[in-house]
Amino acid sequence: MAGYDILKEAIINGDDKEVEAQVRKALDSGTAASDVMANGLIAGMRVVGQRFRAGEMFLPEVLLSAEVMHKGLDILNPLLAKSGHTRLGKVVIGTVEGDIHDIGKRIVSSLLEGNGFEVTDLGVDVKADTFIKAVEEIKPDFLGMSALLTTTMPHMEEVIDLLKEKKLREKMKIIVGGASVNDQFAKTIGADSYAPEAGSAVEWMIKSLTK
Ligand code: B1M
Repeated sequence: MAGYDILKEAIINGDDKEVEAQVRKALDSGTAASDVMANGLIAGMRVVGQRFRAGEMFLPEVLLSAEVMHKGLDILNPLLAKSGHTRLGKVVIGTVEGDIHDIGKRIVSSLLEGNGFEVTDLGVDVKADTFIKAVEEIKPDFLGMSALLTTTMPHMEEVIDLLKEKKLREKMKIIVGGASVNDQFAKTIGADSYAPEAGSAVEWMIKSLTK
């Protein structure tokens, strides 16, 4: 198999040992951590998403793929963080209440760290109050929220409404993302931006800093 095929196959098969071995092999051969993440881990997980949608993979298998993807990310994260030269800005990020999907959000966090942002990742199933508390304490330049379920998307609006109530809304830019979210929804709830994938989220944040 060529290029990242073995790594992608290992993600799809939930083979943690092979994922770790392939990630280390790619790094040892001088490949950038961001490249391994985009073309190995994310690419493999994209196939998992497609197969799940097509009914060719089932939940336990998907969960296993997600776990081994995290093992790969754990190896890459410190390197991605190191490759950022300066701290560009502060970001608070989390997956909203009721939602435990975190693969995409972790990718966004890793890319942000890799690009020099200081990221506080609140994790998954984050209640509105927890977002507010973090904003009050950290005073971030950006707040990022992720949701993958149509049932959890409304919690994004709840957070924004609470920020408005506390007169905190204008103190940061807000970006939302996740498979169920779109541009129209972001506008409706009063977010500043929506990103369909991690790269464009980071790009938008960097551009926003220079405006
Ligand atoms: Co879930 N799940 N899941 N799931 N799951 C989806 C989202 C679903 C679309 C599958 C389907 O039915 N086709 C569907 C949602 C339907 C809907 O509401 N419209 C669904 C469902 C229904 C469920 C359960 C309810 C299933 C059940 O139990 N019956 C349940 C809910 C649990 C809960 O949250 N309360 C559930 C559970 C799970 C697992 C635990 C098994 C697992 C999650 C494991 C984990 O995250 N640790 C899982 C997975 C893996 C998926 C799919 C297959 C893959 C998601 C993923 O990781 N994609 C997903 C199907 C799909 O999306 N095609 C599905 C790869 C990831 C890299 O992409 O997360 O989209 P994504 O992130 C991208 C962009 O969206 C963007 O950048 C990322 C990288 O480019 N992005 C942002 C994400 N967040 C961003 C934030 C930003 C900016 C960009 O700014 C802040």
